[in-house]
Amino acid sequence: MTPEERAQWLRAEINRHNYQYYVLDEPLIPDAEYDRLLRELQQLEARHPELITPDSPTQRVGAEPLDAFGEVRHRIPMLSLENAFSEEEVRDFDRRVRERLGTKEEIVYAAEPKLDGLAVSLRYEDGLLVQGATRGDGARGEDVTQNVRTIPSIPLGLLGDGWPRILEVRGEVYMPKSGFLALNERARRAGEKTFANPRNAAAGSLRQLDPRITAGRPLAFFCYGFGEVEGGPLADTHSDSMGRLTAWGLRISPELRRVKGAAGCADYYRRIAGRRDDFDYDIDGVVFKVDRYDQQERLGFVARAPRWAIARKFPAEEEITRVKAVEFQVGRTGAITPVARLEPVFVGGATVSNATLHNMDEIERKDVRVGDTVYVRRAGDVIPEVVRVITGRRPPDAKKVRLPARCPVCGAEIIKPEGEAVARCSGGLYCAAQRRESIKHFASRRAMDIEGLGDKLVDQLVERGIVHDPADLYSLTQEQLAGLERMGDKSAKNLLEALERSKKTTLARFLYALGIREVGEATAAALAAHFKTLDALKAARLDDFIVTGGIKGVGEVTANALCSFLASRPELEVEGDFATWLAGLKIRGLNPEVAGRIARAFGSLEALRAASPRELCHERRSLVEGVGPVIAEHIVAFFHQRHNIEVIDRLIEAGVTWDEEEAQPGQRPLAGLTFVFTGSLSRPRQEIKDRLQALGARVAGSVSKKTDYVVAGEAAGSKLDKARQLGVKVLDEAGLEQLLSGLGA
Ligand code: 5U1
Repeated sequence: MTPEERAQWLRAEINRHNYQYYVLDEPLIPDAEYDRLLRELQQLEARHPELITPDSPTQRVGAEPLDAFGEVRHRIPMLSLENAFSEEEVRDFDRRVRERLGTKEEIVYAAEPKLDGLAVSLRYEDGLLVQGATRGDGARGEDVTQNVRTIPSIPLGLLGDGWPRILEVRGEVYMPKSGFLALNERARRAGEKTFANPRNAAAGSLRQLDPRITAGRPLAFFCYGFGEVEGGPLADTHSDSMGRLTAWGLRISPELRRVKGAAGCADYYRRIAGRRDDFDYDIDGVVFKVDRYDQQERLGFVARAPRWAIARKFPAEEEITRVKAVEFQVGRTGAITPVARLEPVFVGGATVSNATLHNMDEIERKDVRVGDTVYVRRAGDVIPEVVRVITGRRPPDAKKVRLPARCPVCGAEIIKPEGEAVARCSGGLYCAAQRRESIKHFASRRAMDIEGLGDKLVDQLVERGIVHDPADLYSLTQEQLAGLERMGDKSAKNLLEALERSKKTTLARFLYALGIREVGEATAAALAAHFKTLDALKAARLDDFIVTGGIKGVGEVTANALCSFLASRPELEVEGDFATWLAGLKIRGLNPEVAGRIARAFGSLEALRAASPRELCHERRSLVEGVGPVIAEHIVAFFHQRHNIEVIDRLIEAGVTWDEEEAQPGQRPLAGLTFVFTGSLSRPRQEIKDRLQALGARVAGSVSKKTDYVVAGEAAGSKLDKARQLGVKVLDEAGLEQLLSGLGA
């Protein structure tokens, strides 16, 4: 093979693997193999510069930094989209489309997610990428050719054949969420400025005058439409035209679908919204386009937006409102949480009038004052929070927030230990708020699951002094209940039955229900599995949770250095005091204090010589998964409080029971395995999660090398891709069932 032939072969091979990786998401070779091909081409081109072509994969970064971006006039304007914020608005759009087209037939739409990135136009001439431009004002944008050339998913030359001589594609440059997190983490470690979100990061990265900076940023691209195309459209419909792009190495959304009518649009919106967090990119809605070009043409445009397309946006997750007051709530463990009372505002699909401020440190960090105008965020099911203050709109009488000295509920002193973010009411179970919250927690679905014992009812029971602690619940009578507001005879009877049912539980649930500080469900399950009986846990001391070994202050380096030093010098003898002699050896980390501890522990050089580095090295190992020294202290302290023991005894007297057998490790066959869900499953995720957790599995939100199984439902997203990349085992629901039935579960 001549060098020219080899270079040609390498280029074709590298482009083929780019295509497999970026367009099809099906890499054929490991990254290291790909790097070898690229390196070989680089070396070949360095020896034979005459062989370099503009679309060579080595030519992604090469240009010098610019002083300013040039201007690009878009030959076909880059349009914007009309927005819809409800199903009804999409129905109206669909009706208008049908009226204009004079048809009663269902319209076919091309539907895809709307990426939250930057619109860009790419121009290919004779198959070569000649220009990349931002949208700008739609008519003129900035020339970012050198920067888009650095984006790996943008081909420098089109693959295959059959492409038009001039092909302009439009789409979105974005930063994957995973890349954004890694980029910010790097910036944080280097003490540099971080980006607020992936969109800002993508914009900041693409608009760099030095393409080498852009090249270092994890950007990606999806096509969603066309600009100039010589010879006219590539097919009769938008979706078919898009389909042709992939063969040429251009990436389109894997979620692109044809849907029928407004009902099809609504269904598509729901499915994508439900999977929003599964995608490795931010989306802010979905886009529907009339699929047939002849229909698009008849519909035309209004101002800068086509009449044949609409974006159904997700409800805004951030809105602006005013802080009317800041109040302090007392939680189950006495934690004091500042809550902002807000002018009601519609955000994330609901009206929000309260938002958490987390703790005093957060208030100070964000400098939130009463009277301030703030951004409030409500995303998914997460509790609304105050994100930041618009200081420019601060009124002169805005008031600073101060932590009260006393609990607003019981008047006990509020304590905020030095260095801790959380302040706590010191009233313990004398504080009605703590009692109320701990009873609500005890009754909650994932704890004792007392059906019908809602928050309002608990409030009444505590306020009227009928219930002081969880054990009181089991001596409630029909008469006591019937006297409460909104409680008829039937509801009272139902509640008593629910209380009776709740008595049969599991040790894990019972431990969780007790509300021990920092003992969540997973820790409660681990405690139940480890100690097996409540009595064993009650009797446990700190060293039943944590093993401590070696000498405090001795790390691995010091332990190894000391042992190998002594081994290499068998002739050495102690002169004078053992500790002083040890410190005098000048071994790293062996200061007089540590030397003193070693000397006291071993007593003689002979004994020390016989020790292994492991015996010296200080270690603290948890015996129960998730229970470190702090949680262990909380647990021990909890079972040392007389009041708690009394409540537990009364609960057991009242008939609360569990089968201690079920806490046996043999019943936790999935212990140590991590599962991740993706896509839509036939049953609620929580239900499957409960089942797996009960068998000892961990259920995580994202895929990593530590994931053992990814359970993929219909229309699985990027987590499935990641699983495949990492070689993680993928199960569909039937596969999961098979796995579980194999365990006899
Ligand atoms: N996915 C997608 N995003 N997006 C943005 N499609 C899409 N189409 C657009 C825009 C501005 O405009 C076309 C309707 C021309």
